[in-house]
Amino acid sequence: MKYISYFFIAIASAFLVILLSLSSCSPNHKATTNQPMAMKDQPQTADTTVKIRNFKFEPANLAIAVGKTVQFINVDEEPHTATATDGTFNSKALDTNQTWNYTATKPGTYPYICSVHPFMKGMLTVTNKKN
Ligand SMILES: [Cu+2]
Repeated sequence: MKYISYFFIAIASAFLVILLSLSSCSPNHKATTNQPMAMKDQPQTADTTVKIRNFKFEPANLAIAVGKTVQFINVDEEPHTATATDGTFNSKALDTNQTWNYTATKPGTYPYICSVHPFMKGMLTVTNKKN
């Protein structure tokens, strides 16, 4: 009988210790997950990439959120540009493996071409969503 009660006390105290450590841990978890949120808006890193290959934009249709950055990279031997038909952005000629970043500032749909090869067409959609 004595052994059983000791056993129960041991179990109960172990349970209490677990409960206490769990409850004291949860506010700490919140604090640590809040920190990366505050440091989220890091500038100059591309969020997504458009490859210019075989006289095509890949992907030809891309949607990004306002504030996000798309990087164009030309992997062709020919020079290419990413030039919005309404003049919103213009990469100028990109040589082989040259990159150019564009950070979206205004929601809308922006058809673009390569000004060297105007048959090359792409579409950049800028959304309000925070993707
Ligand atoms: Cu081109």
